Amino acid sequence: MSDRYYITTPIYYVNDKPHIGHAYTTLACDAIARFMRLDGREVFFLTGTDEHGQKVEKAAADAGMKPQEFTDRVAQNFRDLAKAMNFSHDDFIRTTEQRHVAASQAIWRALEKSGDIYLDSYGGWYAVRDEAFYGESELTAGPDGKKIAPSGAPVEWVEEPSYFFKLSAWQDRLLKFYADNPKFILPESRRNEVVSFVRSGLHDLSISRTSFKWGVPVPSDEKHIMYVWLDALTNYITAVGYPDAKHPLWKFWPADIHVVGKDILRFHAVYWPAFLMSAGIAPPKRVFAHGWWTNEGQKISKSLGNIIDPLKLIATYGLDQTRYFLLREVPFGNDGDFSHKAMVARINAELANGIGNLAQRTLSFIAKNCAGKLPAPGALSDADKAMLGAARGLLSAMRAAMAVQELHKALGDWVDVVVRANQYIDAEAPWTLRKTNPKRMETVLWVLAETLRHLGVLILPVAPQAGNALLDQLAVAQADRVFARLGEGGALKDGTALPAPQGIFPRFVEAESKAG
Ligand code: ME8
Repeated sequence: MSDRYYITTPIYYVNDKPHIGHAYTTLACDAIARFMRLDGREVFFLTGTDEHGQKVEKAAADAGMKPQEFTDRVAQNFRDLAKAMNFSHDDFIRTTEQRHVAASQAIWRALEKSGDIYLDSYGGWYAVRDEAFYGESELTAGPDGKKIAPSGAPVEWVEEPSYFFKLSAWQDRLLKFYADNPKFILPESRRNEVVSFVRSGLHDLSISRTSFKWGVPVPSDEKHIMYVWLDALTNYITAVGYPDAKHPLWKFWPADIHVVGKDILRFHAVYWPAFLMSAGIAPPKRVFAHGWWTNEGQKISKSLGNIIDPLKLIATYGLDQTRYFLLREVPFGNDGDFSHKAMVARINAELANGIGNLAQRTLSFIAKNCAGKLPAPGALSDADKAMLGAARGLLSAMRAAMAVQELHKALGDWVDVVVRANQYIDAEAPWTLRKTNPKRMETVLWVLAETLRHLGVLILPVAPQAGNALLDQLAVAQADRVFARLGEGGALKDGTALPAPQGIFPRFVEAESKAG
């Protein structure tokens, strides 16, 4: 296992304010990045904004602004969101930066050198909303009888001189690449879709336009602007120093994973590895496509007016609660529905009644009955050993799940230990032992505290504030809040004074009942 880990989000179009979908992808990456850091890896986590192309040019014109001014403003919304969501990215790339223009022109030259670029003219359908070309056979009639793309985006007929990339020549090499790297595309069902798409035959790809200006000029022919997807995908290598092979960050390439929504899988799993192989650069190790969020059963769209603002979610439910819900509710890779009811159910059952209650019962009992100091364990019973075994076994289960991006499964394993610990405290009943067998009570409390230490450290990737608040209450030193300290080696020391306990996850109470 390499000790480096490079993870990326898509770079988001700066045509509009960020919504829950954008927050979701970056959140998943943030949880994975934090997990890998806590597991001792050297992580590089990249996010950013996609600022060129017709879609952004049009949004700027609609706002009555110059593209650069407009993108400066909207890119700031994405940075603000990242701060509010407590994302831990190492770099935030904007495709209008000089380093990126240089890298995009460098990859163009590399493709040209390999003989994969030729000049011709393009006549076909283009959807500005998707920044994508579509074949006639992919189109259907929209509600007003006009042609629409499979995504629902309107299309327009485009006819102009264009440079092409010889994608058709890469079909067999791509199929071989997928066969040799069976986990390159996850989840499995998505991989099958991509493989059958490539098997059905690839057309050469138009990679330049002459009908608008907002983009990276083709280096050898400045009348042409590079296709925004070739420019955008290149961000993943720009950030690690391309084309400078001596750049200190180049050691991170190839990326371990690009996390994307299912809408843009084809660009990442077909075009991108073909561009890279043609340019003589290793393809990334994995592309993971997650599913689509709906709002109370409805597609999220501006025209329906049901966009979910992540900042509002944080204000209503709390930051770590929102982070936890989004990653726990839906198997990563599947589509999911956001509903207030589901959010409240998760917060109350698993956070408030689950870990919150467990921590509160254990810590306030220690505060009252052990003079606020960690008690010493005596001989361990089978039940104690089983409890500790479950807590200490959690890291390897979560690691296995995270290695294939089963974030929901990692959280499910974590919740299982919470449930088990609540059963353990009920069965061992320290409140009874206090009178009948105080030494045994101390052992039970120590086992619970040690279990809480594991639960606190292992929830840090998803709920960093709450996890740290729990570890503060167990007096775990900052340096010990890493996976290497889990297990027996980093066990809590008896006699350590603990601060006064404080609730970590309050119950969510509906506004009406609060008032009543
Ligand atoms: O496609 N549910 O940018 P974009 C889940 N610039 N995820 C969602 C979502 C939803 N309802 N809506 C959006 C682009 N997303 C290009 C990418 S990468 C080199 C260039 C997320 O602003 C999801 O990750 O349209 C999706 O892939 C991404 O936002 C699209 O963002």
